Amino acid sequence: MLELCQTDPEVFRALRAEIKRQTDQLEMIASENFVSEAVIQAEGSVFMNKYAEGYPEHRYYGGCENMDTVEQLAIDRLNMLFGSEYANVQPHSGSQANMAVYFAALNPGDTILAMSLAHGGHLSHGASVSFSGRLFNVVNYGVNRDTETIDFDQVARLARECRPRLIVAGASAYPRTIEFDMFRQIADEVGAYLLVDMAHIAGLVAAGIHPSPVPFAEFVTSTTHKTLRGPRGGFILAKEQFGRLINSQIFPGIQGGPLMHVIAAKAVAFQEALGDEYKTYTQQIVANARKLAEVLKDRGFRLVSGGTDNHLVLVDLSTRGLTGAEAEQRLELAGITVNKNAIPFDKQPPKVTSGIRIGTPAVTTRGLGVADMEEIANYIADLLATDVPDAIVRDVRKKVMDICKRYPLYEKRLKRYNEAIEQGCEA
Ligand code: DSN
Repeated sequence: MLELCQTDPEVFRALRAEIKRQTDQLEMIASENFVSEAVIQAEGSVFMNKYAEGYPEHRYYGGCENMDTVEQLAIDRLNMLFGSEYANVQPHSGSQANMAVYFAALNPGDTILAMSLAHGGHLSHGASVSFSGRLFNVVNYGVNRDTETIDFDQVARLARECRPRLIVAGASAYPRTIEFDMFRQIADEVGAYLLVDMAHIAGLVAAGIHPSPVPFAEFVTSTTHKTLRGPRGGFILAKEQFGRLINSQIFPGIQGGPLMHVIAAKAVAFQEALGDEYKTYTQQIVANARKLAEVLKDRGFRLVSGGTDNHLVLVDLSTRGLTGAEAEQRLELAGITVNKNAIPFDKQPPKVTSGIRIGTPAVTTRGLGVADMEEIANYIADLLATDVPDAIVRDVRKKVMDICKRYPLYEKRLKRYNEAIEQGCEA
């Protein structure tokens, strides 16, 4: 830490402020998590100095023997985790993983059938502002207005009408189990490929808590940093027959040198996810989300689809005289970080929204259990009343701080920053 503060005090200060922010708040953004010190050590390492274009044993640079070791470890562990035949661990992100699959399976102008962003889908599933919406002809399915679960009658009807070359399943704000077998049936009926983007639920799939898409889809993509609790990045799983094609679409198709320090960190995270403790962790994520849903419902909130099967709840605030943006801001003042999120059939624009998305992966990593979730859900409910005096916000902020102290995070790391300050670095 001393080296960083001497070389660049401004970055040091921002970094220290960020670790304080992460440790002193309750992180409830459904797509975020806290990696282990082992993952940080692998990523913050000299692996970042090395070019390793190509794949293990087939590189375009010398000196890649240790790169081959870590990339092969990451691939083998990932295949073990998901029972897959082929894995590519080089995508820099989930969007790039999706891009490589599109380029492998489609030609520009081909039709994709994917979940609408407004109903919980993802930008890279064909939103008009994303490369995916600009390059391909996108048709959207959504959720049923009554159940707010995926409308498979609509998916089947649209598939028959538009004859997509690829159907995309997977979502960023969907609290229910996704039935991949139903998507497979529809894809088979119309002769389409199936891509499942399991970014949000990858950790639950790895632990067997959510059904796996691997037996059903030709292609499965994911990020590594959500429920899977690895470094920021992406990966692709596929049937073996598509392996060479996917490899060539990642490199040299859309990426150059792989980020070997990130791949090393992915290998560590996959090893952690193969352990028994990780399974217990993911079970707790779901138990915590269920408790959160139960208490919020008891306190009169309407939840999209009525509850949750996974790691997140989507709260409809439209009847409470609050927008998602206002709720996000108010919770943040009290030290609870969530994000505003559109709900299906939302009347508010995306920067305002009528909902908030609340997730449990990060707080569960800290060690919080169902009793803590009950306490937090009640604070959230208190804060999301129509008129909330500042004194209540301040009081909840104190209680949030007490919880954070009960469940410390990155203690040794924080100690090193503080020692650096004692040795003369400016806070
Ligand atoms: N932006 C991510 C999320 O928050 O869900 C998805 O990539």
